[in-house]
Amino acid sequence: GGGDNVVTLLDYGAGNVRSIRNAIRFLGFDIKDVQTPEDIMNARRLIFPGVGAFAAAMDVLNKRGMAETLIRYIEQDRPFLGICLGLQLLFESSEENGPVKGLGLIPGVVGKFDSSKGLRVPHIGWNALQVKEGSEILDDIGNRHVYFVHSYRAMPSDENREWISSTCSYGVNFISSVRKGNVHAVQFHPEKSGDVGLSVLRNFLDPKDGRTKKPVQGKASKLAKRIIACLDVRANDRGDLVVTKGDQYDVREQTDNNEVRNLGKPVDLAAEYYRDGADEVSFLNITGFRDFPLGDLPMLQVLRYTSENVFVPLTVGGGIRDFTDANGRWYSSLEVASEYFRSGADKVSIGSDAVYAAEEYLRTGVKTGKSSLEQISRVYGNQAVVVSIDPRRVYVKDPNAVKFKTIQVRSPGPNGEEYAWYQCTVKGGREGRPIGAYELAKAVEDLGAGEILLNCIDCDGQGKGYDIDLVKLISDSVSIPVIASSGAGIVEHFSEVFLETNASAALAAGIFHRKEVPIQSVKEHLSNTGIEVRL
Ligand code: 1PR
Repeated sequence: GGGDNVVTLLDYGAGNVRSIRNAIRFLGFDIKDVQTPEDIMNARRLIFPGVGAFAAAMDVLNKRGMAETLIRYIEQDRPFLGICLGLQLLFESSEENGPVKGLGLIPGVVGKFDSSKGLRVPHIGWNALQVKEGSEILDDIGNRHVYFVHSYRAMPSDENREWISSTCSYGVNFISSVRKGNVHAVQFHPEKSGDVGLSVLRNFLDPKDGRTKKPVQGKASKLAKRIIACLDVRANDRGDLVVTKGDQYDVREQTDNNEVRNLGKPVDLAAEYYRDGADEVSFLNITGFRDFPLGDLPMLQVLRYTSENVFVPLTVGGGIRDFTDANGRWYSSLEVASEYFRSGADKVSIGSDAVYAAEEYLRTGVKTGKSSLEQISRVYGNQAVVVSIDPRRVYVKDPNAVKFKTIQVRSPGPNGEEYAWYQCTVKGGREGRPIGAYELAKAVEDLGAGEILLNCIDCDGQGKGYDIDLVKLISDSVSIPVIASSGAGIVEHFSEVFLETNASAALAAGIFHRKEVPIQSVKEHLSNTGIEVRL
């Protein structure tokens, strides 16, 4: 049991629960880990942050004799908070690789979002809730958004109505939280939902008597468009890890000694962008393709420190692939990714290695299951895997001149060419490959990517706006979310990309680093333009 300040955590060892640990500690509580079923019964309050796949989680719970105990604990109305999969497991069963039997405490079957009518699945990002009276831990949410990342959801029905404490709208109205007595569960991630998420956790950990305020009714909400701050990180010539920023991927100063441009310290900048309202922070280890990331302990430290104080999703990319080190020891890409997740990343981003995997898949038509992309998404779920594309525009006179998808471009090329294709590159833009961004995007979606980070080398660091032609092409051809990147210079560039394409998020680096435009101004501008954002 432990003292007043102890929270018992049921972590069955799948994926990133570092964030929930950090959030609990940030709120001044200590953590006791469940080792045996008795630890569950002895808990003063229990948090169950479900991560990974439904079947795998049930398997572990059954094997360790914890499923029965958990049911007993909840039936005794003891303080419980389930998060994400920790909500879904309370239901009778799930269709995820199933049907698979759940704990059976709440009537209903957990099913998949239907992507056939243009709905992007996974549901990733910030959404608002319709909160019912008496939800208690959600009392402070009001109109504010919380962070979701999932492909499966539970649906309201007459049989489970008494459990529902809020619903959320994404294509359908699904169950975003349940509550009965001291038992709570939420589909969103309070530990990744900024201040408002921390207040949900605090309300659970430290319940105030007599709190059952009348909840503020949320406005009708769609998924908010996300603004992502990106930190390109690498070692400078003295070996310190710095945030840098290139012009068309060239990060060296145009001076005599050609130093790597230094725009600040990664941990400090990430914290600053969190405070300024960034919906996500991405770290790209831009020399990861040549330096082995597990040799790159500073990057792991950056993640560890950042995740202690930054309660929005963190993505890390660079160097995710199989690797043999100087001593001949072989590391799988899965080990590399696991180390990133353990250090506090919520998603990993794969660049070069995804290009090779897509090329092979297109050549053979066979999914081997062996690529880094496939392995990591199988173990951690596709919502945890971003593919970062680094394309370069190639103008052509005749749209049939190349075997890649060409489009008519808004402004013609240097020789009056009206068409272009977008050639994928590897190794930070250093090498062009025989595959287009369109072909790559479709292939990686098939292979299990959950999201696409779409850069554009021509636009990077230019401040002249996103490549609308490219973003439109890709966001119209896949059903996973697309993050537009490269070229933002003024607030209007963000509204342009959201009004003219189906991008789900916009990422920027230079304008934030150079303090030209604060994140809040971008959000206010979008909101004034009628685009839903998290404010
Ligand atoms: O190939 O798996 O090792 O991953 C390497 C990762 O590092 C890829 O995601 C790749 O995009 C990134 N990267 C490699 N070299 C560079 C470079 O700049 N020399 N940076 C690089 C990518 C692009 C964005 C940038 C946007 C917005 N930088 O991260 O933040 O273009 O910039 P802007 O708003 O200033 O225009 P692997």
